[in-house]
Order: sequence, then C-alpha cells, then structure tokens
Amino acid sequence: MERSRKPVFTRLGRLLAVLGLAAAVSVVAMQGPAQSATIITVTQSITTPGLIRHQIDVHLPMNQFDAQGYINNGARIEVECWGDDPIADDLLPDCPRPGFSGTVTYSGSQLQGTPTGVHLTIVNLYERGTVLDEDIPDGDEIYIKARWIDDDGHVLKGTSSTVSGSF
Ligand SMILES: [Ca+2]
Ligand SMILES: [Ca+2]
Repeated sequence: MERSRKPVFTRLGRLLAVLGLAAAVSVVAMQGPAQSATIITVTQSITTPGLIRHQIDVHLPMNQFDAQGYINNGARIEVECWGDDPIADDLLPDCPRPGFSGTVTYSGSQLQGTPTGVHLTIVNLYERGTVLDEDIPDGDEIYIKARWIDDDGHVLKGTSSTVSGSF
C-alpha cells in the first residue's frame, strides 16, 4: 500500500507545486492584494552646487508581492510641487515634469515594486532661478504633495516636509 501510494503523492506534489505557482501569479494579475495600503511617505532633497538637483521619493511600505500586484493592476501616484507662501501657496509649473504644469501621474513601469514596497523616485536638474525659484528675489520654500490611488479607488495622501533655500 505504502509503496504504491508514495510515487503518486510525489507526482501530485510536483503537479500542485506547478499549479500553485500559476495560481499565485494569476492572483496578482487578476485581483491584486486584498488589503489597502496604509502608509505613504513623501520625501525630497534639493542640492544646489551647479544645477539644482531636485529628488522626490514616494514610498509605500509593503511586501514585494503586494507592491507588484498593485502596480500590475493599475495603481498610480499623483505628484505636485508647491511653493509655500504666507497667504496662498503656489502650485509650481514644470515640477516634477519639465514642460508640464499641473498634477503629474506616475504608474506602471514608472513605479518600482521592491522587497520594501512601492517606490517612485523622480530626479530633475534645474537651472538656478527657474523652476524652484518660487519667490523672486526672496528665498524659496518647496514641498511635495503625493496621492496614491489603487485600482479599487483607495486613496492615500502624503506631504513632504518643506525644503528652504535660494533656488
Ligand atoms: Ca515662498
Ligand atoms: Ca527665490
């Protein structure tokens, strides 16, 4: 009895292993993760020797399986650059995408699914006195707003701290 059952179970085990892999892949493609993302962090750095280098990082911590599932199913991140002012803040044109003014949407291959979650990294080089020079001739105060929207319509908003300087 044992001798005749063991090979059958071994073959069945291999078959299930293959089917299990296929099923896991299809779950990612068809349904995505069951839970909504709960944390979003938005950071930026502005360094100014020569051209002004502006880096924006948006991070949603989760495992890689969920991160890739979200991305494959059409999750997106909307990004805006703002200039902080005493009365009304300015939505800055040409930031984060030069030549484009307004909310910029990133999705698909623009997002990275990694073991630490979903990442969006944006790097731009600007001439001094242009895009990030939101107060002329005064110092400038830049902050970033990001909105994560998954394929179920769940929204998570984050705002970076403000970076001040003469840009
Ligand atoms: Ca200002
Ligand atoms: Ca300025």
